[in-house]
Amino acid sequence: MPPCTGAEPLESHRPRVIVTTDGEEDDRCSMVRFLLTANDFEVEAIINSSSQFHWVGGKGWNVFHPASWVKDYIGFYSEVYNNLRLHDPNYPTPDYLLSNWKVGNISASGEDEIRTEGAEWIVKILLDDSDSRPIWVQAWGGCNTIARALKIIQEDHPSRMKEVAAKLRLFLIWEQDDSYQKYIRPNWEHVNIPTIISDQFDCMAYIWRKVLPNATKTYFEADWMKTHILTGKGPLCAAYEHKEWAFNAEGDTPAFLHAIPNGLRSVESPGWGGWGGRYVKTRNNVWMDPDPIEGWKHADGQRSIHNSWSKKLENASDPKMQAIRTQYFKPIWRWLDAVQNDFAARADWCVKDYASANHPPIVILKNTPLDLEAERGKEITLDASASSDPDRDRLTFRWWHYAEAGTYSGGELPESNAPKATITIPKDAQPGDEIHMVCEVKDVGSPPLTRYQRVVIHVKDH
Ligand SMILES: [Ca+2]
Ligand SMILES: [Ca+2]
Repeated sequence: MPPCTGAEPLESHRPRVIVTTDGEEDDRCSMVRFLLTANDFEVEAIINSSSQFHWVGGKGWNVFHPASWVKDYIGFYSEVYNNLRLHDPNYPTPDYLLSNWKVGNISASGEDEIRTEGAEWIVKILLDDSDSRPIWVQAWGGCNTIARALKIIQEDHPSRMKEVAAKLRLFLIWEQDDSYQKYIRPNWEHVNIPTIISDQFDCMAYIWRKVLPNATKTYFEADWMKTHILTGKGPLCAAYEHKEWAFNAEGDTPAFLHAIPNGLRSVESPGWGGWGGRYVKTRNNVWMDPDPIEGWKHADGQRSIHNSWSKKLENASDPKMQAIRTQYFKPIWRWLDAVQNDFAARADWCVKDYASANHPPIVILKNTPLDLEAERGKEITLDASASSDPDRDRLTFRWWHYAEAGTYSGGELPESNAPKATITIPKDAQPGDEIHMVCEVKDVGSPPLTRYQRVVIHVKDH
């Protein structure tokens, strides 16, 4: 059993999540990773939904994978569940997951009229006033089942819309149908629901080989995937659909990686960045990708495959555009070596005992508040020396300045490889500036695992 350190995230710190999925082949790959990550979340629901790509009755590419695939995958999970529990008792029981699996609106693209069991289930969760914690509702497919749920609340409980909006967080992988624009936007957007509409997710989808840097691609190639995920890791990983052993696609994975409690605190603002990417506010409380080229404007209507910047950049042949493309996806790929190693460790947890597998370091700060105020020109000490590893692995440290996440415009501050770093707040920083420092702690286990702690420095005047 894992040693009790007292520093593990408490159960109540696990983000509540609802997944809606259109069951495309890459959703099924994302589901393998999601189930292996289920110890880090409170999985409130997994709901089948349609999309503009897949619906019941769709033909050819548009065919709808039978909704029961979710049940099948929970079945694979049940076969490795006892072993996963050796590594973290927070893994939910297969029965619990099964009881939270419902079928939502799947009869057509964008269909948000039928009161489906899935939509009603989302309503039940959102209206549960015994729990006011945020809930991350993810659209791996269309927004239609989410739209139907919100419509039920508006129709039946209009006085509770604000209360629901206050705990709702949306993460959309594009808008994969017109229901966000037709219903959610006019009826709910003004209530200020934090909403991410991602395009940069695409670097984890089918085009990864075209757009990821070479060093990152290693973690997606056949050699790596076959060894670390696909063979000898039990029935759940064996169900992972590959492309001649290489990674195929997991376009929807950033939707849940955004909420994973890894110390990056990305759920505190879509602009802070983390494993699910980094976003900028475009209107109301809606966040989209930072523009790759000055002057490119976010479409005012549906953000979809048809106006995707990823798709516009995908086949760039000009080296300058290729460099822009690499930068565009950096908010996600900068973490992908850690993300893939995290996946590999979880795959090991399906089959290995505790002592034979690796577990992530626990980053602990000493005399270092997560948010602190500092004057310009002042030296401050950031101390992660109390960090530990459940396997007693040696740890390496890297304190670095995540410049894009903050507002200080004078460039990157020097990084430090010591557990205890001293930094000087630049004299040219403006009062009110935010400087984001990330402590990245990596163990020497196999695979090497990384966890973080972000410290946000608020610059003040003398
Ligand atoms: Ca999908
Ligand atoms: Ca370890």
